[in-house]
Amino acid sequence: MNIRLRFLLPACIALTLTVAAGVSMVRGGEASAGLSATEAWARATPPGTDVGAAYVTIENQTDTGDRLLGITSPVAAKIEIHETVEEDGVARMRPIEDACLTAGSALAMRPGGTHLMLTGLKAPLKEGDVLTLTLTFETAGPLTVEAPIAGLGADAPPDHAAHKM
Ligand SMILES: [Cu+2]
Repeated sequence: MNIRLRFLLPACIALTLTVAAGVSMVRGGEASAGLSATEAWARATPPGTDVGAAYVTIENQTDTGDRLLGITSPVAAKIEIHETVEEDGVARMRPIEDACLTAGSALAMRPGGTHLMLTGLKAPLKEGDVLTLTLTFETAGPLTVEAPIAGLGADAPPDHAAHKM
């Protein structure tokens, strides 16, 4: 699928980006240059569903554009990037097929906005556990992040203290 995307899609289009005013909220000791994925977290899922959501903040502090080609996790059959758009007052999700990150840009995912949609979960996501996500970028290559799992319907990541170092 990644290969197909790469060849079908023309030039990088930045329309889908949420340029984050919230980048100052990014914590942690990431290098100031390069491409980083931080603040990853996921929501617990109730029994009886195999669909979940996760969030991550991606910053491209290089001087070239990059593109998120795909996301994988050992516990999900498929992961898509979704954006939330309002149509006639109703919030709907739709897949972002070309996740471009222009030089210097950031994409801050959050509930009600851009998110990662996990389908085909092999087991429910349990609060307190950690979800492993691998984000593959066209230029930067694969980046694996650990996403602590917050409670059902949580609006924010679990306490930072919950991170396993
Ligand atoms: Cu979604």
